[in-house]
Amino acid sequence: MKQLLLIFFFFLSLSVFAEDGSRLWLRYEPKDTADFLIYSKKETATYSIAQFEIKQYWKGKPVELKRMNAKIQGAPYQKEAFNIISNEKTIKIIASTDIGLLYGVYHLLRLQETGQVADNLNIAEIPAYNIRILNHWDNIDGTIERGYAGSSLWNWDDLPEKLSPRYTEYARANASIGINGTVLNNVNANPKFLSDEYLKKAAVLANVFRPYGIKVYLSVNFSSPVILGGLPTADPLDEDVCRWWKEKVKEIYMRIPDFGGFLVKANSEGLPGPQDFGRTHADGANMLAEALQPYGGMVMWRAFVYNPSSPDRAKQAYEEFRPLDGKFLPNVIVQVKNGPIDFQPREPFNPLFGAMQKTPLLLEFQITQEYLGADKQLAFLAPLYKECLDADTYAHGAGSTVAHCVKGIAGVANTGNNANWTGHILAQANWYAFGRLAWKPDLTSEQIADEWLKMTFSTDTAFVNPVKSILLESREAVVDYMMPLGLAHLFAWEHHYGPDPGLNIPGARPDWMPSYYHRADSIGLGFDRTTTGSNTVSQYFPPLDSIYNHIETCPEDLLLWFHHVRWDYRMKNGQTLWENLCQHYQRGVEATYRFQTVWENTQPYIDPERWEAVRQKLKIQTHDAIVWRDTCLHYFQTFSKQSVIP
Ligand code: GCW
Repeated sequence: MKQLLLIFFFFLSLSVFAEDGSRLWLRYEPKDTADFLIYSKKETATYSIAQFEIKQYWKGKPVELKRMNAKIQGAPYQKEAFNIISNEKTIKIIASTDIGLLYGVYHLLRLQETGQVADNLNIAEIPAYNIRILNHWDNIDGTIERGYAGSSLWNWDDLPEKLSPRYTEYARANASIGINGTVLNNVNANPKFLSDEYLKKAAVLANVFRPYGIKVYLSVNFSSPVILGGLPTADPLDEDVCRWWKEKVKEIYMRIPDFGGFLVKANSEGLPGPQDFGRTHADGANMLAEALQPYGGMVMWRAFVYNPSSPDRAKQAYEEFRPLDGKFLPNVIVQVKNGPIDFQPREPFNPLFGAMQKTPLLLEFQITQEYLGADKQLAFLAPLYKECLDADTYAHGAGSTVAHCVKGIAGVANTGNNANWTGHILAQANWYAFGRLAWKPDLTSEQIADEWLKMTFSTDTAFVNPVKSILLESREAVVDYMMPLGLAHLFAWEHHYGPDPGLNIPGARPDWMPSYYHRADSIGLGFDRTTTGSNTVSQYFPPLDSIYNHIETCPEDLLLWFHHVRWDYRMKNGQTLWENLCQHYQRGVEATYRFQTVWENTQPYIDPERWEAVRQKLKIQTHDAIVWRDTCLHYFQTFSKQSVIP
């Protein structure tokens, strides 16, 4: 392993890079006098990486890496925490583990790259969560569900024999922002991933990721005992089924001793699950948890459930999971999407946050832009993540933010085998933002944008400031030209890119049709989720239930999520709903023109390749934003019977 790492870094330091975006935010320049690392036998691979990164890229005063069982801010050192302390002569990075040291090293390099190295550093960093994990929706055939950056990074056919250098680059990029886990395969899981053939492949990836502090997890199909094991049932209370899972787990840990655990999508969108046998989600999760418990593994059980018979999809996860609170074993964590429907450009937070008080929850964000313009549109997602993390659930009175109610954060990855990793170069910022917020949710979107731009492009303020402003504006612009004022799911069938608010496929699931969500009619627009409608508002703690319930107090950016509003309803600015709707769509389109203008002016500051690549994408964005505006307004006009206001 160490030799492999050595070779990797050797090439890293020699190569002349094409400006294709492949270097991400890791653009440290080697020192002129790069001293080469000598490995001593006692060093772990992680320690060697930490040492190497400093020797190669750190340009300040001498750095000492100190492993110490000391205390940080009065508390015993948490495994991944670190201190950075400097005096006139040296800088000490102190941690109780090697991975803590490595995180400290990346932090110090970040300070260097962003021009924040002060003379007297005194930094204490403890991650807010122990679980900071990527979910890859990668399939066995190399495709990625909702992936827009090429094929899977994992070359299953070449594994376990052949290793792509990208595996190490991936691990390094994640470690540099504190991500410490990865689920390799799609939640719509092929049982074959649990076969010996594929476990060998996964084990090799785990070996590459381990020195970077990244644990491997797998998504599992609940029917695996039937499909893979040939059993007649997958009933979680059946003894043979339990035995099958226990054997399987034992086999996994023989191959991957620090395996993280399972991610499960069950009884969701047609996938099998415990309910097929009259059992509950808790029965299913606990059966797997028992098998994993002796090895320290955990089950991440998803709460993404809905079925077409329910009058309101937004209510269902809460209705199914809330009664199970307290029924899960300690090594089960319930994974909840940020909003109650499905990663829309704007949703209120999922009411399960705060409501499951005896069950640890894992917050799931989407980094890949399934509903926010795929690889074609700029949507910097830190503001979306922050909106959810900072939302007050009022579960224990004011101040019970979502960030406080969860034990970890998962993100559906936006990576693929494109040279630039994420399709749109500016979408690298979303991977970066996810990692930084999973480590430290109280960072601001602005801080994150600032860091990322300086590390990825240039520290020149003439570049950073205007581009930062368009990054920060971009998610709201997407909301404006796609689904303003709390609208949701106006997408065309299946691809979730363009608009089709009038879509109607006879016989298809009603809850997969836009009209299910927008409810436009001659009176008005929006889904009535008040106490006199579907009553979803009462899933929120007071005073939010009442704030959302009343049209006068409901925040306007969620108005049509909670209310069916008359076309002539007077909004806070004195204009009607229809007028406001037109203004939002128009405003969104105008923002995209501004993105283009700002970007045009950045040409002198960055390399022509990346400049041109982003430029092309921004042109597409304006074009497609216009399509969104025109399609939606012309469709809604057939109900409002009013003319579109330019
Ligand atoms: O958003 C929907 C997606 C599906 C996805 C599902 C889920 C992996 O359209 O592609 O399946 O959510 O989160 O399970």
